[in-house]
Amino acid sequence: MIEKPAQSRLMKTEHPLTVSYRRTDRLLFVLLLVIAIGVPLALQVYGRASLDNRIAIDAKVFTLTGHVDKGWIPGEVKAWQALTFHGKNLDLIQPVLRVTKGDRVVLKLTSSDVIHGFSLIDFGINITDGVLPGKIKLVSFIADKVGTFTFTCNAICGDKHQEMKGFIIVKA
Ligand SMILES: [Cu+2]
Repeated sequence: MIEKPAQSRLMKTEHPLTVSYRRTDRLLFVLLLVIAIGVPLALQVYGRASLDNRIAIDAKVFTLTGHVDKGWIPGEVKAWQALTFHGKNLDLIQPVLRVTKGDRVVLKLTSSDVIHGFSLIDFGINITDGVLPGKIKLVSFIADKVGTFTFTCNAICGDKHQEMKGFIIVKA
């Protein structure tokens, strides 16, 4: 094949095929990036939505986040948020959840650091496969008896493991 001068100049710097490969590579890279970020994000959004769909409308919902120093923090605390705790107030929190007899109680449990566990023996709850960072574990029960009940962490997680507990007060 006879080359035209313009083409041969191009070949000196970069073969036209290489140029188009580079462009394809870039597109592929962007596509992979979108998939790598988008799919887990979509799954998480979908997971949260389907999780919420499983919670009865009339349920009393509490969210608790396990933390090695602070215990059960009310609300959801992400790992990056928990990082800001270091060097600050690390007083242990022992939350008190108040419900009324007959309530359906739903606990959304997560962790901001290590694997925690959860047990609320009085209502037959004993999670054995862990409360994990980035995941929400749903616990549901009917508060069918009056009293003060203690829940604890059942996975040895740190120095304050023994004190990592909270209370559910069921009033009549
Ligand atoms: Cu724990």
